[in-house]
Amino acid sequence: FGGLSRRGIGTIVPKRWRDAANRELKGRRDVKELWKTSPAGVPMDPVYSGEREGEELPGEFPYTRGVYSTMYTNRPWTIRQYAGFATARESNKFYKEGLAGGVRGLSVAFDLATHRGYDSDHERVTDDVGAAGVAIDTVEDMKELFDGIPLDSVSVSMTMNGAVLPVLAFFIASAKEAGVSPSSLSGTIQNDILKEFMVRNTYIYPPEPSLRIISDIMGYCSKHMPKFNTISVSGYHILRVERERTTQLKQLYYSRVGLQEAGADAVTELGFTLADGLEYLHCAKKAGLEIDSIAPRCSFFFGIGMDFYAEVAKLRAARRLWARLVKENFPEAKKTQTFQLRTHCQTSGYSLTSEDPYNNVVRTTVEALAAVFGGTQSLHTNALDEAIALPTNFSARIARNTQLILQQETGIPNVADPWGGSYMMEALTDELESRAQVLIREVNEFGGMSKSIYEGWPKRRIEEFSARRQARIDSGEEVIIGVNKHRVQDEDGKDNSGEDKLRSRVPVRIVDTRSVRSEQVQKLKSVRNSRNSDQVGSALERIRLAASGGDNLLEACVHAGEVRCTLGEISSAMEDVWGRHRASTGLVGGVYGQEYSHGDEVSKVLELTRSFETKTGRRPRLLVVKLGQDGHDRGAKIIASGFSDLGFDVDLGPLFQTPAEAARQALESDVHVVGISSLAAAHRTSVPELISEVRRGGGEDMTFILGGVVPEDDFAQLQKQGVDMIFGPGTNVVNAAEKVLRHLVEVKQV
Ligand code: 3CP
Repeated sequence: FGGLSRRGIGTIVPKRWRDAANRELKGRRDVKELWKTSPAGVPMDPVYSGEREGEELPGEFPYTRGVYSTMYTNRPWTIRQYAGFATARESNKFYKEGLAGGVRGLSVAFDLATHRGYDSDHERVTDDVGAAGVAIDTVEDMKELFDGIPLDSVSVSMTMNGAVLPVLAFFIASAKEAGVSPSSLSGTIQNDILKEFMVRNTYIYPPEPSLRIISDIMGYCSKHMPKFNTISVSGYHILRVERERTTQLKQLYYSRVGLQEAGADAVTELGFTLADGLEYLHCAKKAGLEIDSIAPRCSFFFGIGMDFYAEVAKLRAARRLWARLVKENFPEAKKTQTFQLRTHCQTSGYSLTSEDPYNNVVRTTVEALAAVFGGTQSLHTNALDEAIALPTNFSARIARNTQLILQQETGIPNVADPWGGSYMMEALTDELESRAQVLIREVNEFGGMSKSIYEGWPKRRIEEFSARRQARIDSGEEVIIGVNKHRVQDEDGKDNSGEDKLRSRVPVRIVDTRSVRSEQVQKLKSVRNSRNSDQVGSALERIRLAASGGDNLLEACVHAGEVRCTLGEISSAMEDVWGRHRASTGLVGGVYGQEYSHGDEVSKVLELTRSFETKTGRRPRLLVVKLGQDGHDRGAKIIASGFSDLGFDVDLGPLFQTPAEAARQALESDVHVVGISSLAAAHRTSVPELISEVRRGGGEDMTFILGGVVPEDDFAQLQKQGVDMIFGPGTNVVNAAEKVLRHLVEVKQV
């Protein structure tokens, strides 16, 4: 073997690595097959080391260099593209096309009605059905979603947190009906409720019962579904809080999140995510579960941005820190897998721009490289149009081919942890680890992550950073090509990238939510008509009893799914016992104004607001609203705090308002302007509804501005229906405020 272990370029593969690799290969391959040549024929070892006594190798505690010894040399990362829209039938077709095109695992996006536990026929979700993900109401929908897909060999990840019980229950029940037993199901359920309270807002119940749900899922799966990952502790949303559905939907106006200093945002993501992970393990332990039975199926999810070196180091630091934290917090832990941080990654949606959108392919490639160099287990690469709408078949193909090219054309998977031993990378890894440790210590001193979240400081910290970062982008200190530098110009040298033609040249996928909803309503009717109502009644009663204590909730929900209780019925049964959680709508003030470096522009706007006040006797008043089930409020909050710093009197509506409720608030507060933040594609129907409610109630002169993910094709229609201004991602807050003021004075003649 000696000849193979040394290639004559000063490296040596230690025998202990070879032994570990052999164990991982389980006799399925000869270890020699892991020695490969680069695409140009240069021989390469599967791992490189510094030939130092006691040095860490891939697959060794604390796993800085990867959780597996062989890493991609034996099995490349899973290409797992997050997708789902409209009906189960249409999503199923999209999944099959993806699998045929090289995707290796599925990742399901659910619509917001499903997330929040409402059936498609519920009155609060008229505009959300099928918009930002697939609509699932019953086991019948779930069966259709995976029709013809072998669930015993394709792993399925489901991004679900609020309605996690009915969704997982439907998945189990539909697999059983397709002849696949729970024990052969592999995949992941996101099930990370703490970050919902911190950033994403698709919770249903208050924090305490929400945490109980997680322990029940862990308990059930450790018994019946040993191959299934029961949680995906997600930093992605902490780092990129603004993205709605996710890959497709970007920020209201533009709400990019991060910390002030370069690299520091990775620290926040790391610190809060690992602290969340520890909290879940402590909760499960308190519920009587053993650490070695649950931690091995606890997985993670990180966002990967453009800060290339720091992002590679972040994943290396995450693994090392997690292994050490678990050891420290759970001295009874023994199993190797208990200490191993396995993670999915997604390239950053927040780095995508709707201006000059083909640049996004380059950004996604660089971020995918960082994820892979960092040793991710599974990866989603964003489609180039995801800052504008849902991926089309064309953009989805480029996104998955980005990964296929990295796997099959570059030779990158030939080596485990290729950055190991780089002075810079090792130093960065240490730096990120120690900074995240400081944050975790802060959380601990506060009494843990749940307590910190209840008190609201992690959320405030993220919001504050978000506003700061936006100010830095607006003032050009942080460069985004095509947005605040090197914007596209037309032949006359005129700026052509704002509300630009290029944007509309990218074809977008439009979901006709009204027709999806009517199809779902029909399906619900036929399920309700054909089931046994006594069975339904007693299954729901069993859930209520389990929610009050006692039985495992997932077990009760699987039974309810089998007898065809709907997602909404199962969710309401628990709501009967626990109630629905309502969040407060506090605002961070003074941050944007402080950070925005072009004081003259700010002074100009402040001057305008002052003269508005002198003329009219009151300050310009703005109500910022979110309609429907789209809970991504960071953009709305940035606009609210930015405008407030610029002299506006700002009200922020509660989350999840119906158009009628928002209209009532606007009329009662007698505002000059209503600003609607829409990230989940519901603007086509809910915005005109809001405007006509306001007009009917006597608010003829009110101004309406819309921001978020709004395809340019919709602009003309929305303007005809009464929207005065539309701001896409990338708008500068100060300029937007000035435009609104001028509109009030010059057009509305307030
Ligand atoms: C892997 N295996 C190996 C090796 N590599 N065996 C030997 N040698 C190797 N080198 C084995 C593993 O042990 C495992 O087997 C199997 O191969 C699969 O590998 P894996 O590493 O577990 O990979 P995967 O199944 O893809 O699972 C990856 C994790 C999972 C663990 C991260 O949780 C996951 O897929 N997460 C995805 C989450 C996701 O899609 N999230 C989408 C969020 P065994 O299982 O037998 O051990 S999208 C949200 C967007 C924003 C929003 O929310 O709005």
